[in-house]
Amino acid sequence: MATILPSQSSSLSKTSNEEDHKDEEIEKIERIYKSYKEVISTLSKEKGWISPHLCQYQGFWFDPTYNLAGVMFIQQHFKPRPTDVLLISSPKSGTTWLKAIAFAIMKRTSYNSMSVVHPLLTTNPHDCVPFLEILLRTPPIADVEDLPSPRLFSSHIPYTLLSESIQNSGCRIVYVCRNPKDVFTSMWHFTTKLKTNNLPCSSLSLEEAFDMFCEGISSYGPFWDHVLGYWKASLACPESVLFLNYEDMRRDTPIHVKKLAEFLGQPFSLEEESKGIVQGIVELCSFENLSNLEVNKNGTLHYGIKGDVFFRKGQIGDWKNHLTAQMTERLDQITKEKLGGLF
Ligand code: PAP
Repeated sequence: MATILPSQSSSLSKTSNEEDHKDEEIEKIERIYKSYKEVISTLSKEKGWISPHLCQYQGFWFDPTYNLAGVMFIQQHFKPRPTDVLLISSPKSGTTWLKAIAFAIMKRTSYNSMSVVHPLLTTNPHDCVPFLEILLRTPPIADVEDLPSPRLFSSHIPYTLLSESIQNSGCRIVYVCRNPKDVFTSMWHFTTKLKTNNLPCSSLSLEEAFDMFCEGISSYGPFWDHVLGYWKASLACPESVLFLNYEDMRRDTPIHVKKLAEFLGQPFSLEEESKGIVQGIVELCSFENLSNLEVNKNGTLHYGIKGDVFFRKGQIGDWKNHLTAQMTERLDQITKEKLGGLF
């Protein structure tokens, strides 16, 4: 089936047949979302971090208000193209940074990273790279089929939930993972910050949230299963799945910018390197630069939340300021059991 509504701009010249077809499409899509609502109402629930509940769907926990319908739609109706690039992560693992870097790499022939008019200077990375679950969470859904190739999207969808058509499409997937102690710390702060955005966050204590995270009950959790899915996929299909690590990227950003550009099929030429384009992208996308831009300090994303919630400290090891020795031991033990020496 055609997944996406025809664009509004082309609707000016619609014949009545086309109008009828459009109405049918709208009805079809509304029926699909109604069926998702019905499925969601039957799922097992736990207390949520942001919305009142998290729901368990195909082995992972999702926020039914903000992302589960989008996940289902991606799974069943998203039409991948071999030229698509999907930036994927478990939440709070470095998505914002990866979006900025990938966007800067892929758009560098149009926008020089050292230019004073680069889009990343005036647009939050989350508005430069669309988040599929948000785009597709409710009808009328955005017109992703009309976007020109190569399309660049982000998602938090677990690997095992990707349809075979996506897994075999030849599209490129870039996954970024991060130490779970920093992921938990970042997620906890994000949840508390959203309260100031007037979102109906649950009143979880740090200890309660920690227990839930360890039990795998967090948005897109269990964290470890999420990481493992993409880690295995990157070993099986290294040409389709690039597995990056936030800590390594932080320690040597230029090498990772180059590695990413190569994976995306857009390696830097010697001329670009000698002109400082790689270093320009590193500096443009750095935490220090992005977090101090007016748009990221005081701007609001197109879907209504304040852009500053995605920038906090951007450090490795801030968990030391928040987790007790006992918590650290517990999380390390789980990570060792589930991921061995990956961290
Ligand atoms: P998301 O999954 O909701 O999109 P994501 O961007 O993955 O969030 O995670 C936010 C973390 O990335 C924050 O970490 P912290 O809470 O430990 O500070 C945020 O500060 C960090 N971050 C955002 N932008 C950058 C950047 N340019 N460089 C490094 N870290 C960044």
